[in-house]
Amino acid sequence: MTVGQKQRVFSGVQPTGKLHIGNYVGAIKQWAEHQDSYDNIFCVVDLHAVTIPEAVDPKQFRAKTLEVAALYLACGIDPAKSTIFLQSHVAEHSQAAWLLNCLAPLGWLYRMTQFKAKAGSNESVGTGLLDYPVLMAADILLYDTHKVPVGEDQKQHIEFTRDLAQRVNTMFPGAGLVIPEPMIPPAGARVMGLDDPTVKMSKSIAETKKGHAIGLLDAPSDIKKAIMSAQTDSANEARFDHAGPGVRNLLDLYQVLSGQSREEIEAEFHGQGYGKLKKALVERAVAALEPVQARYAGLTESKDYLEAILRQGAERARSIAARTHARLRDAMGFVAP
Ligand code: AQP
Repeated sequence: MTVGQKQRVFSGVQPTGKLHIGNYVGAIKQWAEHQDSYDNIFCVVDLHAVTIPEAVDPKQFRAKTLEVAALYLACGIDPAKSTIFLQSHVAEHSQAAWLLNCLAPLGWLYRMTQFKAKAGSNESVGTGLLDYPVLMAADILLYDTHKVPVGEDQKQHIEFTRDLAQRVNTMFPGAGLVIPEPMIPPAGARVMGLDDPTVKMSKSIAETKKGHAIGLLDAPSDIKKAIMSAQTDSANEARFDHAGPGVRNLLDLYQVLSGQSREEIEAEFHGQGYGKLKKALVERAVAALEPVQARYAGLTESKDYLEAILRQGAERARSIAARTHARLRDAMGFVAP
């Protein structure tokens, strides 16, 4: 199932807005860094992006989907080493999700914190929002995935996937679903909003709130503005274990972008006033995103190249997903087509 002896990695991002530095350090950066060690499959999860239909503008959705795919490449995902495709181009995702829907207890879905947070008190919330974790389980399980590199917010969904796979394997032993494990980075797994460090940095919030996020394609002047006006406090405490949430967020981001140890960072910034930390973080963020933005600019001029990568990626993905889907169908007793 895997290339040589390599374990398989699967992950994805929803094209629900502009990708931010949380998506980068929590997910895509580690995908790129571990590329040589695994058989990698990276998907733009466009079917997940319509679970809040009020937020879907068809023209923008199409553009954002291609933007996310181009950003995968710009962030260093190499199509020679990794399969890149759009979720909706491989029909098995929806088909397997239906089978898993029939096997997933509803109570498990109501317990998902992301559903509770996104549904809020909205009574006309779509079924897809509740069902999101089942589609995500289908995404992962179709590729006999061993590891799922994600930010911390997705941990509960991976646990759901593991529980569901175990349940299916018990009910229909022939399914032989691989039980995946989350791969959460040691630093940067939960980047908080710059404007409000009590909420996770999020694409959808960034759509309406300036200064909430650092976008991967933001101009250096906007990055500077967002970081320099990030919420801090008056304690002048730049130590990881003592800082308030806003300063801790800046320290964490600085750590992941600089690669320095906590001790080195504290020695440089503690007791110096937060301005010094903020300015240094601006430099690190601009330097980290500059090559991404340069590669992205090159890709916007070669639309055919991107489309060819996505076509080839979908072909390879389909060939793997079709086998697992057939195994699941067979285990459940469906007549082969
Ligand atoms: N703030 C974050 N810090 C670290 N990692 C994060 N991720 C998201 N936000 C942060 C990780 O990025 C990957 C892609 O996320 P997603 O598109 O599947 O959706 P999400 O987790 O719901 O991300 P957003 O940005 O908050 O999007 P919206 O606003 O659309 O819900 C995942 O691996 C995620 O963990």
